[in-house]
Amino acid sequence: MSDAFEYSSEKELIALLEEIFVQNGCSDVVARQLAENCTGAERDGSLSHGVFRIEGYVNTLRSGWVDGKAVPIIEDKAPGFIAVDANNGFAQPALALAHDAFVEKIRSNGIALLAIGNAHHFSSLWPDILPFAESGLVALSMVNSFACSVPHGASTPVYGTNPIAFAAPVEGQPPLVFDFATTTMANGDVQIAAKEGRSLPAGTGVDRNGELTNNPDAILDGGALVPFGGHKGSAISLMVELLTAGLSGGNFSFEFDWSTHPGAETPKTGQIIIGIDPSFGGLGRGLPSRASVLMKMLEDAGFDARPGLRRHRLCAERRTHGIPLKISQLTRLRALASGAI
Ligand code: NDP
Ligand code: PYC
Repeated sequence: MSDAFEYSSEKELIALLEEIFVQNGCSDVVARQLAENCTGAERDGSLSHGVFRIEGYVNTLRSGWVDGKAVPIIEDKAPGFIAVDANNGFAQPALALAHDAFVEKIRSNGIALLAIGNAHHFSSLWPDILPFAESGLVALSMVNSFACSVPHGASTPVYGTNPIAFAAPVEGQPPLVFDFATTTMANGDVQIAAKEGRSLPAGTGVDRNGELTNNPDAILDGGALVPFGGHKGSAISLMVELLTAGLSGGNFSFEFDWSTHPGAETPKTGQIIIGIDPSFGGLGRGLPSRASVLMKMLEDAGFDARPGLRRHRLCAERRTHGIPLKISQLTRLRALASGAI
């Protein structure tokens, strides 16, 4: 019975999650933004940052580590640079508040940077940048997290799982979007594997003694992930640390101490988004039309997994047929929303 599925509409799931966030101390506006974000991740199959994360959000809010009512402060730094202090709140409301001013800068300069510091990012990055590509802009985003990845050849975790996401418009097609951790796997997927008793691919991480392991419990219990691609992914992860913390004023992944807030799970770090208006370039052959030429070439070459399409198709299907959730999961969400637990 507990493994059976029930289908929720996007609207129902957003309403349920919104109530959970409100019950746990978020303002109405923050609750709505987080609920939409988390529902989008679940709907589009980004399960490491879908409803599985609700327990983590709730535990963190209850621990007092994050401020669910924070009001971000925006600072216009330069013609192409906006900084936002999220005020110990979540990164998504900070982005929402700065969105219009940021787009204005991208469109007037051709390029602009948004840096969000003093912020908690606990979700996928693609929902942050997809809207830019949908309105014809190119966007690149990065966020650092918490020290759970050992740099290539090192023995102590320093980097976070540090994802990078990229979105670009493609003429006549959904945007090209990719978004992934710079570790072999997102920490969220390691947690899901541990819950389900599954082992991981060889080389995913190390145990507390620095020995390679495919055991998720060993990675989570004093061990760490490793960067993807050896020294190459390790350097990219380093770049994410430096650009996010260095430009936003936020913490490096190793810098914050959440031990005073038992239950806290949201990293308190920084995020950047670089936005580009491609209509400034291209010598008459704009990026969206060039992107469609490249996508056609990839298709002809037999590449059938161009990033962004799987998620786009799943989104369309689930908007029609609903989002499947385990009944045990829904029961738990409903209890959290009612304030019973
Ligand atoms: P995955 O390894 O699952 O990779 C996902 C990306 O790769 C998507 O863009 C996906 O496109 C594309 N993709 C997947 N499979 C293929 C394939 N076979 N061929 C080509 N492209 C493919 O991502 P991760 O597990 O590393 O990360 C999952 C999520 O976790 C991300 O959304 C990330 O932002 C988030 N995260 C958040 C962190 C935070 O601190 N907030 C930290 C770490 C991760 P498509 O969508 O079309 O399937
Ligand atoms: O899944 O690696 C992860 C992660 C870290 C912070 C939020 N998500």
